[in-house]
Amino acid sequence: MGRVESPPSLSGEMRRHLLRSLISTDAMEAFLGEKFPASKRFSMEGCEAVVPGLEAAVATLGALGVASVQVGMPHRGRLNILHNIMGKPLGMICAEMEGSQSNFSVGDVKYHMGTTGEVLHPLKGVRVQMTLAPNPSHLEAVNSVVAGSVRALQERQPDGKRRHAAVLLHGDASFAGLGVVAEGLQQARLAATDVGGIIHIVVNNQIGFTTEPLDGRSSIHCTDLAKGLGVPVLYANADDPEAVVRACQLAAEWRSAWLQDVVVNVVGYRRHGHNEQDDPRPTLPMTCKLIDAHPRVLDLYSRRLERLGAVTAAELDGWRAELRREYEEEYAAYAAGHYKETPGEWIAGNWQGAALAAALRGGEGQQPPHFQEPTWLPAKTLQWLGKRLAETPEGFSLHPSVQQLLRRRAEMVAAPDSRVDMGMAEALAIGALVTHPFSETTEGYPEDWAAGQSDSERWLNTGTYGVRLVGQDVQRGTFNHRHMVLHDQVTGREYVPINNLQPKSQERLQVHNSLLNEYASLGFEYGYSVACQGRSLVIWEAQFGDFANNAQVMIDQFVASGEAKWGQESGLVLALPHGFEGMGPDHSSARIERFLQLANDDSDHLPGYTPLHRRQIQETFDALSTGESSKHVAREKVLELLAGVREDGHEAASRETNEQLWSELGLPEGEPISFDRWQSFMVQYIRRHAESEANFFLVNATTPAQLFHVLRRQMNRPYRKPLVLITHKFLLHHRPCTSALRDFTDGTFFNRVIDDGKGSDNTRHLSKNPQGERYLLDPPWVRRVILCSGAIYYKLSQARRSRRIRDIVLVRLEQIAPFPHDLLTRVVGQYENAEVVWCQEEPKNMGAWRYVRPRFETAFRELGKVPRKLKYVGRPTSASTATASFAIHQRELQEVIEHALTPEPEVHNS
Ligand SMILES: Cc1ncc(C[n+]2csc(CCOP(=O)(O)OP(=O)(O)O)c2C)c(N)n1
Repeated sequence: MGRVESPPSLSGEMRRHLLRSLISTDAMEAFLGEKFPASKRFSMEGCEAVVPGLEAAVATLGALGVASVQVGMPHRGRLNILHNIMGKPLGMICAEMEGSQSNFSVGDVKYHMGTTGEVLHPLKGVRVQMTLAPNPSHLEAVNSVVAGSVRALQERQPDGKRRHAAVLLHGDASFAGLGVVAEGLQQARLAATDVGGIIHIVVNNQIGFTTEPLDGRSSIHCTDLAKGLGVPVLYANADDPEAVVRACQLAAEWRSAWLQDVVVNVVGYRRHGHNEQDDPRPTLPMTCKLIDAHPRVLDLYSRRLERLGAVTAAELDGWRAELRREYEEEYAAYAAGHYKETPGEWIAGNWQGAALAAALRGGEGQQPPHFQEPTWLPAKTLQWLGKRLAETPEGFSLHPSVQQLLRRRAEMVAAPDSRVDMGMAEALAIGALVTHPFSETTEGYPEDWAAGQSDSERWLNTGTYGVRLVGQDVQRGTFNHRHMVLHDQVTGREYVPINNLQPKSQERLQVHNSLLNEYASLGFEYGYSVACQGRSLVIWEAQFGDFANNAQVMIDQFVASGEAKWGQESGLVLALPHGFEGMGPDHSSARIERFLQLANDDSDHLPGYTPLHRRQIQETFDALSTGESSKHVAREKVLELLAGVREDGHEAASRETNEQLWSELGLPEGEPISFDRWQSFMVQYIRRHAESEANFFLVNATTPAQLFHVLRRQMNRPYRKPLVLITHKFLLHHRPCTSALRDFTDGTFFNRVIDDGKGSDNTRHLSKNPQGERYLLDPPWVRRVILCSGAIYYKLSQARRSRRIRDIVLVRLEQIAPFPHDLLTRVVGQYENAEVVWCQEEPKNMGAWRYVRPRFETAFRELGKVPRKLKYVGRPTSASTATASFAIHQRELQEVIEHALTPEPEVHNS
């Protein structure tokens, strides 16, 4: 305590550095206010000392061995921190102030943007990599995202907690009011989410928009919540910058010593309204009078240092003049358009440019439109994995039910026709991702892991990935199907078979039961998935899918839109149990409709023909073309563009590969490209790569093999996309829901659509009569196609068999978004004389109906031989997801099945 009550005073040099920092903080706000009087800045004025305070915290962490600091913060003071601590050019901020940084990219507003920079503390002589995470307006939402990203960095090296740290800034009203703050503090010491302590700095300006503390919280201090969790809180007066700096340094020392959270509460005021355009006087007359009469911290501190003789008035004037010069230069650069994204830069960096160049370099552009990522493995490899997954150490005492489960699992891989269930399929997918294909140390290991695979199929198997599976009760599995962590019934000892496949050379599975929470938990996993940069498969599982709406902010603001706004790529899997099983309004629905509403594919146009794509094709042509009367793109322009495209440290496209573009365009040497040619090439190109433009995928996998392939596909693609994976409690233990082992091997892959009785249909063995004849009629005689998705397939299929219906086929839509236009028209198109109905268990205003219908009709209008309509069969619309009565549920289900399998169905408002 002595250090807090009688702290050593700052050195003269430190004081001058602190003063300079306050001058920059103050001058930058004044400059922006002068140049952009009508713009919002959310300035830090009244709590300016937080800027040097944050710098001191980061520098202290650096001096104690931390190499990188991830920072999350809200709007207040953000521009200042971006420039004055992280070195973002002021001209760039000016462009953003005006909103003129780009005519093309979606982007985000200036006070949400992040950046990465090196912080050099001149006095401490340390360098720290500092990253400010981008964030949405939703206050405090970024906290757990930052924590997750730090965790991913920490895991990359030994003693990671001492090498990477997080600092979060908060507003006083937000810290007290938003529950997600408590969620984050509660995560701090858990095995799944411990990041070695976070430094929290609260910018306590004693106001939240227009709301005063008496209306904003029940506790005395805005940070009292932290005390309940045993987190120390340091208070500092914002008018005493030295106290703020010392508190921040002490917080950094605390974090380094104890690897635990700590809070600094910087008590100050807000000089303006909520933003600079917002007049606080009508509601805060008395406070404003006090603030108006109160001197600025810079004046207080410079007078103090002048009195102490640490600085002279002439020096102060000199520093200010120097800053003014720098600012004017930056402003001139901005005014000259230096910070405006050019069309060429946009093409190269954001839209098809990078993918185009990569495609030309790697030959990936030659993929056929229906390219399927190779995710199968040889049977021998799966058998080895299956055997190891069922093994336990000598003397390990299993619970009888778990013993039986493991025994059954071992049998599931015995022969090509053995049937694998969902739990085992998941274990095989994860086991195969974490193990090393070239291990020489593991007994019984198949010599050639990828025997029989082509070169392009093998590349997945040369990689080894971490897997992180987190959610409520995931270790056992809510539905008792997983048992990834085994418990010795005598000693209580835990054993994770997947982490003992090749203990010396494999990657790790982290399987953690999370706290009872969705919002912060999903945020943490999202942050981890972004920062791990494709090194790990990250799965967040909801206990039941409907609870994911507690994390709706994360879904809307990060998962669905993070890439478009901030270029953040995430391969996160959201596993959401879903299923109408008569359990009442809750526990039934993962709200597929909500996710589908967020999908960015166009319902009325195929890729390449959407209004957005048309505009992009036109704009790229305009940007690249020359010529007065007849415009054309010159060869040199395209080559120049591609030469500028660099990817992941690869050399820019070589001239040779650029020549391929030319030949792909079908142009003779030297001939320029007309708009028509450019358009047809780009349409083709966009269609091939349409999936890479999706903001996320939504998959409703109905077979174990599909689950296996889709999980492996997450790691085996040239890009990362979030995956909303609808899972089914009912299918976990439903006997017909098994796949033959051969569906995991021999060239199999994830099927976006499953056709009835065909190779990817796991129930195809049931589609023949005892004489081995195909039970269903040939396509021309099929009267109806029932298009469906999810568990209802099994109910329909069983009812069809028991009624011996031969002229109705069931087509399963397994990847709902992005919509598989191409494949669906091919599959459904075979049944030329059939009507097509969509059958779902969810009420009509829910489920996939509203998403599927227009896309189905667009697909057939554009790609089919004849346009086709889709009719609806399912429950009527409803306010609530499901009935509470099991009897009513059963009756409704029978009605749906009856309608689906009746020749002229009574459709509900088709
Ligand atoms: C979740 C959420 N609710 C409401 C808002 C609207 N809002 C923006 S700033 C603000 C006040 C924040 O007060 P405080 O946390 O004290 O920070 P300050 O602006 O005073 O620095 C509010 C209510 C928001 N951005 N996010």
